[in-house]
Amino acid sequence: MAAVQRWLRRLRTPLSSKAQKSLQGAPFSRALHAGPEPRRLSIEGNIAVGKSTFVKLLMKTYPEWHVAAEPVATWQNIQAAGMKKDQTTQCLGNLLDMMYQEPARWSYTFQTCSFMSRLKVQLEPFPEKLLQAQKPMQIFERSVYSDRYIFAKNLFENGSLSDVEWHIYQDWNSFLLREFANRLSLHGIIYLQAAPQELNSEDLVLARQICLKRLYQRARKEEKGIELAYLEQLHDQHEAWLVHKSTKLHFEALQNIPVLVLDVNDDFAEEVTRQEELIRKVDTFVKNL
Ligand code: UDP
Ligand code: D5M
Ligand code: MG
Repeated sequence: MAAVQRWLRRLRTPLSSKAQKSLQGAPFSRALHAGPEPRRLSIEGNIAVGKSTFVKLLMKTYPEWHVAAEPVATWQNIQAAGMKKDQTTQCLGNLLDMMYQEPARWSYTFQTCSFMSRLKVQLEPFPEKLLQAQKPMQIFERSVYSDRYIFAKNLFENGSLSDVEWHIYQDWNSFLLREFANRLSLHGIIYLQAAPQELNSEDLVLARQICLKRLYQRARKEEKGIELAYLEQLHDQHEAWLVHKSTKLHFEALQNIPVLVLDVNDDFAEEVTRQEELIRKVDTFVKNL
């Protein structure tokens, strides 16, 4: 907590004259940004549904957009703090693996780590290329909001977070989300859905199996024990938040974010016609933001 407080103080402290000087050479800083305010979108969806693949498609289609990938590598390689640049960094562990191996022991720790890494990504200054875009657009692969309203919530509901951990998590999480509300706000969400809404239960299982199939195909070693039941839980959390709007949200700014739902059951990784269809929908969506 002391580390969090130190970090918060640093973020709030007015810039020193040295820092201000260095900013003069950095026209892309958020503070000096004079163009239209970038629109900020997050790409949400179940594990292995195709978010990273979709993000690559966006980068190819809109090279002027800025994309922030999910910081998975950070979680796979927790680094010892305070190492000097010229020292070889020491890996303390693979937290993603630890969480999947022992969810009751490591889920809370994972939430602190994943939330902080996403918070840092979302608070980063606007990069230079955003200033050159006519309609600057910043894309995040998942967000601080899915961390809470998909994963942490689900881990509490499936018993991997205790009552005490969930209470403490919500307390600091609400504090930070409120404290940085303006800088974390999203203008839209693109939800990659693995199953269209109106399917019978047999088809629904098949559709979830699409994520499982893609997960096996990707073959991230930490995820090899993930079962269909876990993907089903996460699917239901996504539907509750983004489709049925039944998840209780604690921040006004989150209530009315426009959501574009894209059905990605059909393979789009190699299918140009399918990609064009998806991009047409994205085009219309962002025009109206
Ligand atoms: N994939 C696929 N067809 C699709 C989308 C994705 O075969 O239409 C594959 C992709 O190549 C990868 C795996 O599914 O091997 C998981 O995709 P990705 O890493 O994009 O999923 P994410 O976890 O980021 O949502
Ligand atoms: O998601 C990356 C991997 O990280 C996947 O195994 C899910 C996991 N993940 C991401 N955020 C969380 C939180 N907050 N808690 C638990 N697990 C999480 P992918 O969908 O593969 O890009
Ligand atoms: Mg990904």
